[in-house]
Amino acid sequence: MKRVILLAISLFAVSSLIFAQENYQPSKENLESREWFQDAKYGLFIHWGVYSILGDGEWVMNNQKIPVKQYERLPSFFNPIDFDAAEWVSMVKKAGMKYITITSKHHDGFAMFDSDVSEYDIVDKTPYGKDVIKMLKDECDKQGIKLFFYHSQLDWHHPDYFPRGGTGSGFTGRPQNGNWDNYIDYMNAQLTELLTNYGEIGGIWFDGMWDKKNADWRLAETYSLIHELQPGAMIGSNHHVKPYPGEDFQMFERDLPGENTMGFNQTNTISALPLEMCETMNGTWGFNLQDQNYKSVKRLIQTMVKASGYGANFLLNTGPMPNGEIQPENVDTLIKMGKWLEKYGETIYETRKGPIAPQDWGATTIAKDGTVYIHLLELKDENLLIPSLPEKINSATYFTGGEKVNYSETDYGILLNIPKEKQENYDTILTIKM
Ligand code: FHN
Repeated sequence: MKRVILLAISLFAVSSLIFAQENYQPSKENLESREWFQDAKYGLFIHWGVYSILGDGEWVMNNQKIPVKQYERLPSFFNPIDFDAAEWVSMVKKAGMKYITITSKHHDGFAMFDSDVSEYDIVDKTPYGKDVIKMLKDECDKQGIKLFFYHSQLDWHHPDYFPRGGTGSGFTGRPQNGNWDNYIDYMNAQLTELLTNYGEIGGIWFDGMWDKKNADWRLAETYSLIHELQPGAMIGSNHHVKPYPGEDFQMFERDLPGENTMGFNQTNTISALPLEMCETMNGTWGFNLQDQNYKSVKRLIQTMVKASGYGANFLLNTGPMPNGEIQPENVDTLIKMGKWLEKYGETIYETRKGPIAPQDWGATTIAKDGTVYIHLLELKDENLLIPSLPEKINSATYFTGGEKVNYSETDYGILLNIPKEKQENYDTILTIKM
């Protein structure tokens, strides 16, 4: 009997979660934001919190099993005197990025903004005492960059995050009781602050539902709240499954849409919503002093191009240092990518997924005027057979230089001949008019 009741309760919880904001109809502003988002294509993800002091990634509290009481000492060491919002945003612009998604609160529960519903925030608890989110938002507004907030639903600090989920339990020293509804009320109150005190924002990037898959997250309430407060703000959630009603974009963590090489993505569904793939520069999201395993510019550009071939944005991460500076290695990579985009951005920005789905050799994108770009990322030799396009080719030229491409349309596909001297370092792009 007890099992039947438990099953009924958990089915109720799961179904209330699935039917999130069931009758949600995106507003005109929201639909416009979705178009803007898909045109923007490229953004900077920022994981910044008091964890940066320990230089061991954003999961350090859980990984080193630091109890709440000890972790609470960290904010008193957080004094990012070299933080310069104008410098960050100028760098983002030089990098060719159109938006920033920054952690307003990560799993450690510490708010990087001034919150009235908690003292556990940057203004109340750090010697720095300033609201970095506000400083960044003001600068983004000045320089024309949209700002999204990453907000962790999972919380290793709040006592009412109870029953605990798959992480943050056992070591935190919190009492073994709590009121889940209080926690959701608290989260919604902080979201209300973020949506009312910082002007118009790009949206909310949720993360952490995977920690308590079957809990009643009261999604309908949270999603309606956000859409009511800011109809244009987009909601996405990194729950790793297919989007729930009320969400405005679908995200993929460290994998191209539909792929699962990293073990996060749990769905084959690539929804019709705008898409985004996020990726790290090394192995962690938050600042890591030891991890020098940086991905090459080539690899990151090629991943961005493939993401565009799926119609997905590329959200590339940096974990700023505790002094408030962005790691020079990351700045270097971002500026190099920006230089590439200065030259080739036309084949990425404002495009949608092309007529040929991404393949081992590369990807295709399509511009609003119907021009198709074939991105050849891996050329083993000078000849390559690719699938046919939906229409006959009228002209095929090199994006760089504009010379005619040697090709023939056969029954089996298009046979391209790309001489070695025409092959470019990261991406040989062909401009196709049909
Ligand atoms: O646990 C987090 C992680 O710290 C980071 O924020 C990434 C970003 O996609 N998401 C979570 C893991 O799925």
